[in-house]
Amino acid sequence: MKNIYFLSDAHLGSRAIEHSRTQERRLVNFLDSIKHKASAVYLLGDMFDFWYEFKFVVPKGYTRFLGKISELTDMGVEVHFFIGNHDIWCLDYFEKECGMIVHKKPVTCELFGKEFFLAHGDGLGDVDPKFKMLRRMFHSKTLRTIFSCLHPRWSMDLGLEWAKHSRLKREAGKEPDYQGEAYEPLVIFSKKYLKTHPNINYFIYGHRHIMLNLMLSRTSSMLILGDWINEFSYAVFDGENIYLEQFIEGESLL
Ligand SMILES: [Mn+2]
Repeated sequence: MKNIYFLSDAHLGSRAIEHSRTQERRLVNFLDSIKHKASAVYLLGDMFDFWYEFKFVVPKGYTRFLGKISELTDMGVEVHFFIGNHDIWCLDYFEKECGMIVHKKPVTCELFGKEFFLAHGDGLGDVDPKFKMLRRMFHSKTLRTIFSCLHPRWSMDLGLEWAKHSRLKREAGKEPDYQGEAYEPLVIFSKKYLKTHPNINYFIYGHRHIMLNLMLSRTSSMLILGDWINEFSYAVFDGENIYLEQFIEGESLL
């Protein structure tokens, strides 16, 4: 039996990350190292810091990453791409060119006999009205149509600057530490969701850039995947157990 891998939040192309080439290379090496062991790879959002696709044009860069993804899908590895809150604006390029399966909403699915709830995690349990408003704007079709009419010289620059700014306004350019069970929106959301969906065995999220593996009940746990900026972390499910790991080149075994 092969493994299923989960990772998120590489924020490729970020103007706020100095080691972006190293970061992409490490991600590509990771994907290469698992390609024969993987039956599926789930990218749970924010793989790009700002992805905006036009009808005939895609953003510059990311060729190593997209090339490696295409190699995996050509081999028959299923690659699932969840939009995050930084790469909402994809059309059909990832599906048609790279063979990925794109998800724009949380997914509940059965993998090797276990029930999974998969989502990037933005907008779940979060009550911050500012973020909610921004999220609604970013998902608006009308605003998207207007934005697409701008010349990419301006719109891409605007997008990349916005993403950079949203990272740098945080202390040390990092997301806050784990807030504890009572305050972490994704924990609150999962506990509530589990009450009406007690069959879920694993909740898996990105978005928060923290590594968390928390048991919710005898049969259910939730994971937050960390990131591919500082943690280089991923979850791997072997059909029996799920592990939260960090990729260290030349050392990672699972
Ligand atoms: Mn996010």
